[in-house]
Amino acid sequence: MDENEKKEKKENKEAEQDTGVGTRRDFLLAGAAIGTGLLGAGTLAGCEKTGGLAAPVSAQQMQPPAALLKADPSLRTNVPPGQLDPYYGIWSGGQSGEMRVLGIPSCRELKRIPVFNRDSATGWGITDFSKQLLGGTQAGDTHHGHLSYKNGTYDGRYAFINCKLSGRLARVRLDTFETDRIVQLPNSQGTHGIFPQRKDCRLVLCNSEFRTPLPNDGRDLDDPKKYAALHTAVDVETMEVKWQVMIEGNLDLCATDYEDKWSFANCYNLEEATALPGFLELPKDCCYVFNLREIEKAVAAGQTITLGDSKVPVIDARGPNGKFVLRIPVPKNPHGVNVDPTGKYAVCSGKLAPVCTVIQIDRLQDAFDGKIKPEDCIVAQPEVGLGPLHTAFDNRGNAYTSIFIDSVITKWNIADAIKAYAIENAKEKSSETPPNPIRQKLDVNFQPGHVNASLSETNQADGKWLVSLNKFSKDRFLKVGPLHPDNDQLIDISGEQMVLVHDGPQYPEPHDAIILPAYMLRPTEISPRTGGKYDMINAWAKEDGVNPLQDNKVIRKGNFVRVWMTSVAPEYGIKQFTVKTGDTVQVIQTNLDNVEDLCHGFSLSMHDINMLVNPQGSESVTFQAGKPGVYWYYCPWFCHALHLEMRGRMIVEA
Ligand code: RUQ
Ligand code: CUA
Repeated sequence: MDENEKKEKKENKEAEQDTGVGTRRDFLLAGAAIGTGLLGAGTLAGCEKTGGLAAPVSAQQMQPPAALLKADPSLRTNVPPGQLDPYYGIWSGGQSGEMRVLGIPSCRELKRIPVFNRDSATGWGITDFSKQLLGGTQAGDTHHGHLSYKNGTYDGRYAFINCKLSGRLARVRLDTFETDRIVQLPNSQGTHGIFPQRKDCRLVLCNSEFRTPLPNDGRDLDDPKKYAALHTAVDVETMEVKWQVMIEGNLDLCATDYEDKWSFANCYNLEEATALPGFLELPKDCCYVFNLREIEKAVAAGQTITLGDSKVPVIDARGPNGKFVLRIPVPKNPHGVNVDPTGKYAVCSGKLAPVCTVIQIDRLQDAFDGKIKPEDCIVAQPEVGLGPLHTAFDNRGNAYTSIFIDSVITKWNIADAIKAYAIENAKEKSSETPPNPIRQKLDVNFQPGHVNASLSETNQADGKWLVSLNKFSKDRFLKVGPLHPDNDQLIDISGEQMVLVHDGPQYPEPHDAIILPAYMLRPTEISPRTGGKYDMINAWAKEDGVNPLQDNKVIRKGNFVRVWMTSVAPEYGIKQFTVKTGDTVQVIQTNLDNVEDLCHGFSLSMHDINMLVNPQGSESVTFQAGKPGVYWYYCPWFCHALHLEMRGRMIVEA
């Protein structure tokens, strides 16, 4: 055993000890020993070899010799079997309505977190708690996932993600990687860009992309002056909607500064058209800058209105610039807006113009105060290619913009772009030649939407990995029918030149992704039994005088039957219960196993019920008992050598 191996062994031991939770491997081995001859010795031997806890692989361990890496750049993504990736990737899932977790650089998919969708594996959209959050919906469209911050970097507590389809914002806990809140934003359609504040992180700002008549009750259909979009603030802790600002143009992407002073929203349709193709007439739209302090002052002073049935305070900031909103002209139908890791610049991408517009953030106050014109906040406008959409950053002053039509990522230098702009726009013509800010254009395959880099959205950007989320893979993968996978390409940006290292097929359609070092997240191994779901279950337990972590009881109240059922591998605490046809039955199942990844669940034949119950967790589901007969319920998660035998009977009487 060499030194490294010894060290790793020791760390693993310590990691196991301080959680106080056994590993699933220990458990399976022990279970199999009791579990008679059901598992062959071969299976166990395989188990032993691959189990155990590995430490994240160090860059050094990962790196094959330099010459090999040069010959085959894909080796840079190599994370050997049994080793952990050094980075997490948090991916949105687009029209799948979910969020995904990847290991970077291997690009191995680790988890799908159901958010706005129904998920048969975990029972999301089937369990009582998830149904309550979803309010009857089954479809979603997630675009932008961002994490909670403290002092400019991730604090590892929450992820937030939008639902463009139904105007919602969700929060995912990062200890359990589970959705814990969903909030409906009033009067908003097409909720698109979202961004949490980055310093104290009290608020998440959300843009509604679709202008609608407000109030939207069928009265005004075609009067553009009755239309507006909303910039909405949601409280990070309570997930309450705090206030909204009404604005004239469609709000697209969103970004915040690093001081909690401003939020930014790119706007297209300054034309205020109510229908296409009116959106495309003006050569310039704008970047809206919201003055959060002035807005919060006015909200506190009650200088607000309300819209429709909603009680949320609203400020009407349509029309000319005032103390709440500044409009910085940006060509044409801009899309992404991104703030660089130094917090000095906001970069707007032109989409229908081949440029990025760089706004210097410390000039904004003067523009609000009328000391300079809004356009004087612009300090650079490099030509980056046809169809610029989004921009990511490294820690060396470079920006990386995804160029949709050209199918490239353009790397450009911010300082050079600013210098060139100053020379080109100087009142006195200068003899100095403007520097060329463009460093490289890398072909991607094909048509990139978002681009993002490791820690690019924080003040700790590290310039290591970049991902280009391409909308089309065309001929890069085996064909799988008319719909092809998207292609998420991983690019090494640690050197002078960007190097493509991996093609990653993705189920449609991740819009955005962030990459952060693995140490920033601290997932739990067992259910922490806190949060909205447990508030609900604990209240029922109190009502029934039951301890969910111990009791097995069937309680009938009229036509309502509640079944409190524990599980310990490989047995349910209740192996048979009886109900009547048409009863409303609620099964609350608690997993008493205290072993990492030792999950049970509850699948009920012929009743469309399937759910996951985490170690030490509870889950509940409510359904109508079907026709008289015997219905087997069983455990869907492989938990023991006798997993297959883990089942019971629901007897339905006439
Ligand atoms: S979007 S391809 Cu929904 Cu962020 Cu730009
Ligand atoms: Cu419990 Cu399988």
